[in-house]
Amino acid sequence: MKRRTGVVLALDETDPDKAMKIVSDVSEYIDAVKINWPLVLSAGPDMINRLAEVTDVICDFKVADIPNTVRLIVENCVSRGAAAVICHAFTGDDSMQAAVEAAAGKADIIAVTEMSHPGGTMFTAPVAEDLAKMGVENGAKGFIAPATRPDRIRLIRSIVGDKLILTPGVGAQGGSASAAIEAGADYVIVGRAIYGAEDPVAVARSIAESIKDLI
Ligand code: NUP
Repeated sequence: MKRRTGVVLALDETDPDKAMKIVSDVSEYIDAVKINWPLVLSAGPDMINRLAEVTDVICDFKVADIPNTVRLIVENCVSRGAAAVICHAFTGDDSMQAAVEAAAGKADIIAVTEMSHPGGTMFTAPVAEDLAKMGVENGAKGFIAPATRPDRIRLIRSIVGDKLILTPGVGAQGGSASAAIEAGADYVIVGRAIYGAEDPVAVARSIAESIKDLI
């Protein structure tokens, strides 16, 4: 992934044609598209291949399983052209190693630390530092940290050094793109605020402009 705008579009629009149109409309203002279960379940996994023809694709399947299952999922994503796959870190070092090995240098593995929603403070926040450390030690290239709590991005940054930090929670969940980047994130992940807007292009442009001088 090459950072140009610092914006990743979370494409949870479930109508595949609408989803492709939004990507093409906002392409100037985004660096990548993050695809999650809602779109894959409605459009099928070939949607990864379709998107990969036009942009970098991050598969946000929050893979959380034993090493063999992790390997099978990551290999499939990579074979479809994914640039990165998001995996949970709480499954432990052997599952993280399996993900990194399966990506085989062709894609990056991004590890979830603390989740952005309120419930993320219950179980992920107390172990976020350990999850980040384990991810670094086992080859994760990037980390998910919450834009809803910029102080936690700062903390994760102090652990992961120069690895990537991608931060969801901007817009619909209440986080601010500029505060998240100022706290140390490399990319903001934005979904509903863009794809659910009356004018997705205007919103994508304004988010990209709000962080232009900070990245
Ligand atoms: O902690 C996380 N929070 C989060 O919102 C980890 C995630 N991967 N996400 C995802 O980011 C979430 O599943 C959704 O696809 C996107 C945020 O979308 P929105 O709240 O901007 O609409």
